[in-house]
Amino acid sequence: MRRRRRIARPPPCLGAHMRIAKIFGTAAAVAALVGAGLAAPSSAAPATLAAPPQIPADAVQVHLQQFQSIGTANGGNRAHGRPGYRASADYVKGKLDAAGFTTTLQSFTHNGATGWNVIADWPQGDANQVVFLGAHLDSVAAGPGLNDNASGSAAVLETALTLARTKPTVQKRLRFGWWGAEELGLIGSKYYASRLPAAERTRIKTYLNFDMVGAKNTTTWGVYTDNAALRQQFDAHFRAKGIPTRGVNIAGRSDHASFAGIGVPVSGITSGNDPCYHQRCDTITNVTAGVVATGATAAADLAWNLAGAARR
Ligand code: DPN
Ligand code: ZN
Repeated sequence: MRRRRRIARPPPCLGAHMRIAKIFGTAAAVAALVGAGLAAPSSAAPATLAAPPQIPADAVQVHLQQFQSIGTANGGNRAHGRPGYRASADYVKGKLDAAGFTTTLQSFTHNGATGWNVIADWPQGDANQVVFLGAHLDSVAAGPGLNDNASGSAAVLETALTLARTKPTVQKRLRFGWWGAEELGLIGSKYYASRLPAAERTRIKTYLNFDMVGAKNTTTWGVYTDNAALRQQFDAHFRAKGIPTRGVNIAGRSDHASFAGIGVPVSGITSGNDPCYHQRCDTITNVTAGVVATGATAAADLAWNLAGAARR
């Protein structure tokens, strides 16, 4: 039976999907692929590419509030070597463990203090093709770092939890990372990258970074210019929502640089200007959950598409 054989084929080419999506919009692209018999299901039932989720503001607000409370309870910061950092790592890991992720707390030493990266793998999809989303979890010592970078931490966390809740089938492995001691020179992410065996490095096909994604005054989003194809995907996502973007070159100032340094294609996004950058006033009143949710929704859109997410 010709039709069944076609349905049993391997997953659609994402490049083709993105090209079609660019011209017709995502829904039309999905319909086109399904109509062409290219959206291959794992069962006999016709499958469609999973519509990427819309992440709600109230879901990220819960995480932001938690990071604020952790800062408040720990001397006003969540910095490397301070108890607020470990409490932040425990919160993130606890949520991921409960959701069914395979998590690792990777410890390292810097300035005589122990730091941790939290790594979470969704146990599905081809482990030889990893799509990685990350954010630094530490603040500076001056304040609790709600925009820099509880915002990115919350966006990546809620994206991961949404994956676990919605459980699309995925062709590639989705991995999430929360980095320690970024503020002291990308220490955690550099440690992670440097400890990867050479074979594992080449398995990481994409790294997307989320650093400062909650600024209140956000009207346009910054998209990292490191990789043209990834930048175009972020641009297309925002354009479809009528949100303007601008290219930004963060260079060596955040954790994507640790992955670019080992040859991984990288990108990321950042929100508008932060009047409380690295200051004590970078508290919960310095961020807007709706902005973080917009960033998280963009993260999920790229993650689902890059990993070939399909409905069960
Ligand atoms: N968030 C800044 C830091 O960790 O110090 C780096 C950064 C600057 C990220 C500008 C995005 C935009
Ligand atoms: Zn930052």
